[in-house]
Amino acid sequence: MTLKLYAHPFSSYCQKVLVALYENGTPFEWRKLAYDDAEIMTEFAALWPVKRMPVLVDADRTIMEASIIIEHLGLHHPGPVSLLPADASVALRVRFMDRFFDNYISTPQQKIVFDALRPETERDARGVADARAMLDTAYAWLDKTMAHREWAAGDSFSLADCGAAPFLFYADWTHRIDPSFANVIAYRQRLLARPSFARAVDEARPYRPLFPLGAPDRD
Ligand SMILES: N[C@@H](CCC(=O)N[C@@H](CS)C(=O)NCC(=O)O)C(=O)O
Repeated sequence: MTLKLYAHPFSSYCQKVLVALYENGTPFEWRKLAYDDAEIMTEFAALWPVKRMPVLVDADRTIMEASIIIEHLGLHHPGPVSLLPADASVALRVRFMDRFFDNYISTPQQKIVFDALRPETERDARGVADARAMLDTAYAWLDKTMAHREWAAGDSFSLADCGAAPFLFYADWTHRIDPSFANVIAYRQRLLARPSFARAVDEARPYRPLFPLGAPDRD
């Protein structure tokens, strides 16, 4: 039975799952979401009324939330690359770093981008300033944390790196990582060089004009 992924190539949370799929060469069918395609959007809303992508359909199961989808893939469609260590306490470190990237890199990054999509009269200047401050705090903490690590949770590429890749990619476009955070910048470069993420970035290239703050001419 084919896995079906409801997703868009330019979405960071969808790229998080694409990295996991590409790491293991897991076959799946694209169900590409497009706001002007009423049929697919109705199908998607019926699966997940919250309407946040990605969503994975695996036979009679519908799985939401990128981290849970990646854990589901590891349990039911394992490949050569294990993204969650078998050792429970090492796995806990991976899950913590995964939460860090979702909550303190992606959430403030999305806040800034979603705010830019609002009409000017409905913008939230205070919320955006708080989001920028959170990104600065998160970059500073991550810079110290990555000083002696190759990947987010240590020596092995994991679930945490699947999210870190797109989130740091877009966070830097949204709120530039200060050059003094050399460990974060080097980690972001390692992620960009990882073939699974490089493929996701290439597939999303045609959509760069959609980035509301203007995509920079790099990466
Ligand atoms: N907590 C969700 C977040 C997913 C999410 O924020 N997806 C964004 C795209 S990156 C989305 O669906 N945006 C559509 C919208 O806001 O209407 C997860 O981990 O999968």
